[in-house]
Amino acid sequence: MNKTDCIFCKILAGEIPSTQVYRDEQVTAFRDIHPAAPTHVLIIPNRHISSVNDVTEADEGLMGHLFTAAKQIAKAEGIAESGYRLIINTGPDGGQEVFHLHLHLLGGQRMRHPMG
Ligand code: DGP
Repeated sequence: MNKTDCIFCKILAGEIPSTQVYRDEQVTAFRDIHPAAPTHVLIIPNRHISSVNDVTEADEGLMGHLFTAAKQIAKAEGIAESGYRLIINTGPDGGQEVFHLHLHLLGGQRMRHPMG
């Protein structure tokens, strides 16, 4: 998938509506359309990167910024202390459906451990 077909690039451009909760020069966060938890926010780089497979050393600062944004959003959502889960799905076996790298921020309920 290229940038022009990308749903999340269209959300960034305002061509598809979303409930935005955070934006700065590098990243944007909005609520997931199919929430899997009471708080389910997607945090994405403003520049199209398809998946973790396309991250380069030049993106290391941006990747770190996704996490500092996640921390701030968790605090603003009131789940910093109760806890939350951060997930990045990569590729078909990783369950990635939208090929614009995104960090899922999930919280507001106790989640089962993913490793059983
Ligand atoms: P993943 O499986 O990791 O690629 O997750 C993609 C997520 O994106 C999935 O939880 C649903 C969400 N999603 C897909 N399309 C839209 C949309 O148009 N708007 C919003 N807000 N979320 C979307």
